[in-house]
Amino acid sequence: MTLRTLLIADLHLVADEVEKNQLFKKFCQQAQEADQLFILGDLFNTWLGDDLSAPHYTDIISLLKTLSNKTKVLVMTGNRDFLLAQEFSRQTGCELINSPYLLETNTQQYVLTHGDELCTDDESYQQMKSILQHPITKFIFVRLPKKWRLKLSGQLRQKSIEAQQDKTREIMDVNPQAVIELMQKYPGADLIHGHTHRLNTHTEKTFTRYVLGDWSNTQGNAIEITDKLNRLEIS
Ligand SMILES: [Mn+2]
Repeated sequence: MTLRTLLIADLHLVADEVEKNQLFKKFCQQAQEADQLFILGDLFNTWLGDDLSAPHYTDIISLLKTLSNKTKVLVMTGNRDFLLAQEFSRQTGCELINSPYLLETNTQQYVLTHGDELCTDDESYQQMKSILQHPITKFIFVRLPKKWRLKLSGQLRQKSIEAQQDKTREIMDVNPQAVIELMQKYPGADLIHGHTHRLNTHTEKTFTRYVLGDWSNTQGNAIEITDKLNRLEIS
């Protein structure tokens, strides 16, 4: 039996951005026909802990809940929503998965990852990530008062925007060597990731690298895998 798998990433949903949320709703209705959906990070533009952020996204949570009744939904966190945790999983019926994740179909293997860990040229980003996403930091952060978390995340976001202005396009893309090193661990597999917002398909010597794009309010994109891989436009 051939499974039908869908993959998306980088929707960067915001609670009051009604248009994009509508587009995601439409996609979720279509996704009910699939066997499984992988969300490869940054579904949400910010997530400051399940207790703080889930109440802002009740519409999205109920969409995911409805969908996960019919379709298996697997969620990998991105750099914006790395605090998605057990309560989110409980409320939505989505399964949280670690990166990298090996997806095996009848015909091919795919390594799935958000993609930011491959952007090794961006040293300051990687340094920041190793601090922010450290289990101890996460443990402490989600226990801080909500007001502090909001304030801290606002300050961090501002710093990140300022830092990005000084970086070239190349620095913020994946590093070819980092990609090769990852793929050497999975001979014969192809790679699917998001994060860079540079929708493209790169044919390398021993594998193909499929990059998912981000979503605008009116247009999204997905990858569909059955016996072969297709790109889908969502509008
Ligand atoms: Mn990202």
